[in-house]
Amino acid sequence: MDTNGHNPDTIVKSTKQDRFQGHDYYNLDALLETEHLLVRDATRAWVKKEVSPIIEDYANRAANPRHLVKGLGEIGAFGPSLPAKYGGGGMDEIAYGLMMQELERGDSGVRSAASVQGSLVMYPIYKFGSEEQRMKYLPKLASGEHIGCFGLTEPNSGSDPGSMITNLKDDGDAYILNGAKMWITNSPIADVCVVWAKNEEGRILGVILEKGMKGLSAPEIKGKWSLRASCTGELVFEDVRVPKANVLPNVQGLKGPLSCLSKARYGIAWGAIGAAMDCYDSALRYSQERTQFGKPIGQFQLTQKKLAEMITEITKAQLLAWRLGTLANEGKATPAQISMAKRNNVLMALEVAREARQIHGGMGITNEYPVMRHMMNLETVLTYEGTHDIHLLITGMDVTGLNAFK
Ligand code: TGC
Ligand code: FAD
Repeated sequence: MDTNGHNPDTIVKSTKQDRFQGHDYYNLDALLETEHLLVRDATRAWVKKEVSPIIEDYANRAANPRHLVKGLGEIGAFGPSLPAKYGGGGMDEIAYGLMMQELERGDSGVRSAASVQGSLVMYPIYKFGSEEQRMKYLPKLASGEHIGCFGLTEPNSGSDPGSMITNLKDDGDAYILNGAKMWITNSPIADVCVVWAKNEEGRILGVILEKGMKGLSAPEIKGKWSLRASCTGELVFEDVRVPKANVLPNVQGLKGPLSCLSKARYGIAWGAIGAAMDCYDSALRYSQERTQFGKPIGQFQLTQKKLAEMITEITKAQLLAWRLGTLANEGKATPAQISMAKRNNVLMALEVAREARQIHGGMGITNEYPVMRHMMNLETVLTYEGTHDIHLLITGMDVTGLNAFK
């Protein structure tokens, strides 16, 4: 039984063929290397086979397609840019971005699972963990044998994570953890949790928790109209005894979790393009097949305006992501540049989804088409990993040198 009491064996598989094809108006494929194209096409084929036939059913039931985790591990979606020694794929940042694009073309929740596992759980263990921690946790997370979650947000600390109250008290060879995290992707099903908490000096440390630790619970958050095929929960810590060996030794302060966010936000900047392309693709086909007043609706100027603007915005977002990817490969992408791309591309995708919904008329509100699901998902994507307005203020701070947060 899944968390809603349904038998997961009774999945309603769609018989509708996924006719998606990528859109590349400026021949950006010419800028990609053969490896990028192979990764992109392999991920696209996996999504067509594994995600498209089942995603509407799972989203409809607000159930989590947990069985996809193993497949995500097999295609290398967890930590694609980490070294092979730890189970990663050793890919570059553009290959990672293209993978996120294709996963989010399937569903933002599927991309979320990959973002959290790879960028928010594996990356901090790789970057800030000891060699023992890396060898203990990374291979199982990379293969999908274990599921991870990342706990930063709290009920009273969302955009301002520095105000967190979750705390660690020294107790000899361990810390005692108390507090709570909120809105945590995959927490109810996680085997491993990377949690950020303040020590007695008020410094933020990262700790690794394991499922089953006494005092750790992870109730599910229900009633979401967005990311319905993704599992979200709380993390509650009641005197959890965390061995000091589980502290990430190589970072202190907010820059620890924020540098993980930079990695995940980068992936979202690409991912959102996937959701937008799927909406555009569906709307373009619908406009050619649907006839009113004796002609295809795509022949009306107002429909053409919508489609022309959609592909223009998608193309601009693709260029932004590609350039950001080349900077990231050179180690030169700044957090503020990543914020700009996340903010621009997610709003672009949401606006494309809204226009695509109109082109589909009444059919656009049904799960016959992917558009409304993407639109609802993108409302979350606009908010998590830093809200739309927080990213605007990060850009504002970068260009003016003046800090609106303090
Ligand atoms: P501030 O004083 O500016 O910075 C503190 C320290 O952090 C450094 N830093 C960064 N380092 C790496 N990458 C970044 N993006 C960084 N941004 C800042 C900074 O240099 C400083 O370092 P140091 O050495 O001087 O200590 O911090 P602040 O308290 O003023 O906050 C700034 C603000 C508002 C921009 C930041 O806190 C923020 O980004 N807020 C948004 C919170 C957020 O994004 N939460 C996301 C939670 S996780 C999530 O949503 C996962 S969804 C997953 C899914 O399902 O896909
Ligand atoms: P708030 O911070 O309370 O913001 C509310 C509004 O106030 C927003 O519009 C915001 O832009 C605005 N605002 C706040 N401060 C300012 C300011 N200084 N100036 C102008 N406007 C401001 N978190 C995790 O740690 N791990 C996860 O895995 C995770 N997964 C998530 C999954 C889902 C489905 C969702 C919805 C959220 C998830 N989050 C996760 C939490 C997410 O990162 C937060 O929701 C987000 O950072 C915003 O925090 P908040 O919801 O508390 O909103």
